[in-house]
Amino acid sequence: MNKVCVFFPALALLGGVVLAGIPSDSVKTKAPANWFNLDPTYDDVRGVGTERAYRELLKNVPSKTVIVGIIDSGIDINHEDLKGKIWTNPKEIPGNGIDDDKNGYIDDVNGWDFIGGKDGKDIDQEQLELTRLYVKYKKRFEGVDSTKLAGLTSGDKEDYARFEAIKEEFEGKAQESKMTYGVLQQMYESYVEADKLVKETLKTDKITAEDLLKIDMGTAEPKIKRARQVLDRGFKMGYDEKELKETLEHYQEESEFNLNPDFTPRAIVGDNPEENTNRFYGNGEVTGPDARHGTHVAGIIGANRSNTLGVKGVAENVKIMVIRAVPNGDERDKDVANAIRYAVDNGAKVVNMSFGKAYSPQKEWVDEAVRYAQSKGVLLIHAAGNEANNTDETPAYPTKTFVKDGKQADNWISVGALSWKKEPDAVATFSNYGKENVDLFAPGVDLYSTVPGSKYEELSGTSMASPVVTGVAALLLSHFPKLTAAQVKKILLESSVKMPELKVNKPGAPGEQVAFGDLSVTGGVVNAYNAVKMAQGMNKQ
Ligand SMILES: [Ca+2]
Ligand SMILES: [Ca+2]
Ligand SMILES: [Ca+2]
Ligand SMILES: [Ca+2]
Repeated sequence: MNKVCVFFPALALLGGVVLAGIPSDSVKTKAPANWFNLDPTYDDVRGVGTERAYRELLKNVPSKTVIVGIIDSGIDINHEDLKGKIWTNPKEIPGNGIDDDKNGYIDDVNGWDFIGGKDGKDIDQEQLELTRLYVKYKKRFEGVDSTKLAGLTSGDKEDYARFEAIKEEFEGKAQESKMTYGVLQQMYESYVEADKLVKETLKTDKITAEDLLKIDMGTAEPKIKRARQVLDRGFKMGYDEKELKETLEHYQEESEFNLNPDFTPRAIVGDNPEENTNRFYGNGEVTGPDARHGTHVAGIIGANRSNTLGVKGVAENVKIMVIRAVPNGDERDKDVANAIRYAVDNGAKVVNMSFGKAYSPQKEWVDEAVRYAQSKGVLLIHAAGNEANNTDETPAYPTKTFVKDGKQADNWISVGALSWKKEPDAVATFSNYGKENVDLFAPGVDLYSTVPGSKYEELSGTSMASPVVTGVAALLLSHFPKLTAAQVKKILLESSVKMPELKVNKPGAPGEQVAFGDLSVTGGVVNAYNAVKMAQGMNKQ
């Protein structure tokens, strides 16, 4: 699934129109400004109480700077609202081609990029892990058929069975993607055509929903009537040509890159991704070709709270370490593992991980890095994923459970996405959940935050919920630096606002309701005010 953010609202349209009519709750209304920082008791929206914590508990209280690692697609380090918030490696002299601080990485001034090459080139698109597995197995079992199967060892037979399952899934997915692309393309074309036709008819450059009423459904030509219907539907769904086009591009990229068995961008890095013996690869330029996702995440955590620009991040006193490891496509276990180690070794106290995927063939590499972070007291915050799945049954990797011994990391928090809407729509329709594997929920629908070029945008996803929790963890650590990672986790979970009985629509099951308490370990929503209160009680200043 890669970066777990929902970029494609037109998908809802596709589901709505093709499958089930227009769902009423997909009609866009506006989220309250700064909602994720508001307070559930005073502001009538389920934010995390950041403003209240600062106002009532932390006014003029000194704090320490906390380094926050963000493993993501890259970050626009020059964004106006992130000025002064980006970490700089104190002993590294920029651009001299020398590893001045001798940490193994040359000119790592703001962090590191694990999906780039020495020559400065960067990976943008990647295959899905499913595609990589398909290619790997296919190579191994090329030419094996039922006559040769008998001669295989039992281990090989097991792998062959796995290959067949992977093959079926891969081929199904590739076909589905192609089909969706076809349907969307048709929809896009009819939308563009309708738009053009209505503009010509009404002699205007811009159409509003009211303008459409000027078209008389009784007397207008059939093709004009059809055009009005197409646009009417578009207005009701709140989408526009740009959004539809982006969605179309997404599916094009899927077949061209993510689901293309012949696409091999790793040569840019020049390593052997099947081996993890050398973790010093990549380049020092951390923005990369597509920093939209990472920049949005960064703003939620640490955008300047005291200027008048853009947005207010959750944590006031942070420096963001930029670690690039997530392409458009599935991130590699190797890069995730080395990104975690980089963050730990260079001073991050909490790391945000807004990414995930369905397969993790080298999970033990990630597990070792998670154990390493655990041994150094570094907290890892992970987005639960956007497939509307129960992750107790269908994991979204990485997970807190170690392959080797089944033990669980105690420095790991998995976060589901909450909406600003009232029950029964309180949980994001796309959010993964799990009584054992999702720890708590946080705001993740329509969050307004920073995007490249000193711009701002509303995005949704557990990708947005995870950094809210990362922000609260950083806020806590900056005021209570003696807290250990396990203590921060304990405080965040215990102080979360519990709503065990609240009835909400179950993600992925339209019409089915479930108790909010059954969707996560705590049945709670993270809360900064409660967390600070609890930490004050523990006397850990
Ligand atoms: Ca260095
Ligand atoms: Ca240097
Ligand atoms: Ca780069
Ligand atoms: Ca700001």
